[in-house]
Amino acid sequence: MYFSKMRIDIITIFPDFFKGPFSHSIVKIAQEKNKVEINIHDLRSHSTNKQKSVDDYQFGGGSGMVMNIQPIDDCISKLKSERKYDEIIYLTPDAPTLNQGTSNKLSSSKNLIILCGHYKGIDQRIRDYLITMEISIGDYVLTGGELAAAVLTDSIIRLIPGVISDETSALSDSFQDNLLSYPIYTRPSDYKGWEVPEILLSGNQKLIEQWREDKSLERTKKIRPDLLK
Ligand code: 6GU
Repeated sequence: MYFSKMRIDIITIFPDFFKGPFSHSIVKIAQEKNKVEINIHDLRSHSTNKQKSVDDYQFGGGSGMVMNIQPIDDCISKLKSERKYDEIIYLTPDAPTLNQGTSNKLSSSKNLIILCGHYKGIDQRIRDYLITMEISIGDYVLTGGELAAAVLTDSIIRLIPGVISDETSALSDSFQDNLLSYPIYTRPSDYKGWEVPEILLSGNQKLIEQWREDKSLERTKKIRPDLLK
């Protein structure tokens, strides 16, 4: 099967933020293998006013600044004029929560835009007229969308075919089948009397598979019963 390179455009007011998360491990390797190209866009450079500001006070009053339409519209419009995008994603806590199914779907995209929000949020009209998908990464509040963008991007990139060389490795991850992973062990088999379950040393692959299935189910029931519904 042939897969062309995925392109991800991230729009942010903190472009340097991503230097760390995108230059290690699988995300780094995926870029080196030409499986993905990540482009970071500094929102401030798209602001047309003298101060290069990107936010303003809220109509109707209330605390917290709101990100302006103009720089975001200009940045997104420029990108859209260059290629067709599968989704234009806005990261915000008031959105459906990210799960493995969403990451799976997004991993077959050709081009994605990810917009990182800040301050109180963005002008609603951006969401109404420009954004095609909204994602939260969980029920807690982050200072900005950048950390969420790094999380989303990582979860997508590791699913692009050919990125993880041992393809079964991504498939056996927790959540891939709505089950948590089973416990894993490596040498030594006995560390200060902390022993590895004997069955894993038995060499009986069939029994080992059964044990792993049982443990996955047991862990899921105990820790995340909501996944079994
Ligand atoms: Cl996507 N953004 C922010 N600021 N906070 C969050 C989030 C996103 N997801 C969970 N909390």
